[in-house]
Amino acid sequence: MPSTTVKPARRRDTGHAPDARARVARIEALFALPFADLLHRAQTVHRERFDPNAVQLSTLLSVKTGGCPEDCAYCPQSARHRTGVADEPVLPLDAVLAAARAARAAGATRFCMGAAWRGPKERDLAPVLEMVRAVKALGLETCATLGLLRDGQAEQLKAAGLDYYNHNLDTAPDYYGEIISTRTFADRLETLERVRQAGLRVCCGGIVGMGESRAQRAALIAALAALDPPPESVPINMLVQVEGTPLAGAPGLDWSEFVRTVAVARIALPTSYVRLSAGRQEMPEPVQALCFLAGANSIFYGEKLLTTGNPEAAADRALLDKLGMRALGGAEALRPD
Ligand code: SAM
Ligand code: DTB
Ligand code: SF4
Repeated sequence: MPSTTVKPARRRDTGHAPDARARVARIEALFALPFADLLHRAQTVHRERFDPNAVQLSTLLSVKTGGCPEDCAYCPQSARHRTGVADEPVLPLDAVLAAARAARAAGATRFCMGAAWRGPKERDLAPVLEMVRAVKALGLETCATLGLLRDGQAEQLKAAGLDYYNHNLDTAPDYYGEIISTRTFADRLETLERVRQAGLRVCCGGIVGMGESRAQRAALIAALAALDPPPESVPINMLVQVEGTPLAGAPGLDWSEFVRTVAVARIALPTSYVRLSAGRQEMPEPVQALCFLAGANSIFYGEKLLTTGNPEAAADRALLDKLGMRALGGAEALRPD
């Protein structure tokens, strides 16, 4: 197995350095704009680099569900929370391929395989590499989200044909400890650096609605924007509250604050695809439409996220039709310009 030494991340944004504080303050000022002014700015930035009527479609599949040793407070798949999600074995290749073919037939251009691991052990990686090879051979873009990566694993994934690796910062550096205790923010930055050094595209975002403050939402976006280069894809998830997780029953985020978060992400990350991610099933269509207006240009597409629901594909196609929006084809979806 190849062994590489991970150089320190080019920017370790802990949120405390003076330049990091200034970046957060600039982003907080965006949040404070009147709603119409913020949306106008976001839409202007969006139109400079993207077709405002095009949206990229990614379909998720949980290839290893439940039984995760980590303690992420939002997650239904943690073995520490009693959510009713069972610890299942890794899916067989034919089941993954059937799901990928169905996603392609429905119009998705990217297929993202998720596993409820802290990170893959060496024996875990071989079946995932097979999946990546087989999904890539269908002509889909490939993405995986497997947790923390060790030396050489990102390179193995790249060699198998992986295009994107999803690994989220999840929340602000100074709120992180309230949400997860079993791994650090710095661990995440290290995995992101391994992913970059292996030549993979980075999908990295976070979750809002976890009880964080607006300043902490700004700090999350500042940390994402400080990644150098910025992630190609930035999922903005609204917390899906799952019974049995510590965050079930947390006060929800107002729709206007969610739309603001998307708009601020668009302005701070002008070259990235911003994905309107988890939480759409609970989100009225007009709010989703405002998110597109705010610069979201990607969605998770298909009736399931990993373990929770997502709008039916037909309902999403109808929504895009209603808005005069079109789904991007594979080659178009790969580059912002
Ligand atoms: N275990 C790997 C990891 O944590 O990196 C990969 C799978 S994990 C489920 C991928 C991401 O899903 C998390 O980083 C988090 O951002 C998101 N997620 C998990 N549960 C969620 C929830 N209830 N609501 C919104 N997003 C969630
Ligand atoms: C991301 O940012 N959101 C997706 C994907 N990356 C892996 C996952 C959302 C999970 C929502 C809860 C669930 O379905 O288990
Ligand atoms: Fe495990 Fe990932 Fe869920 Fe955390 S988010 S509990 S690491 S599956």
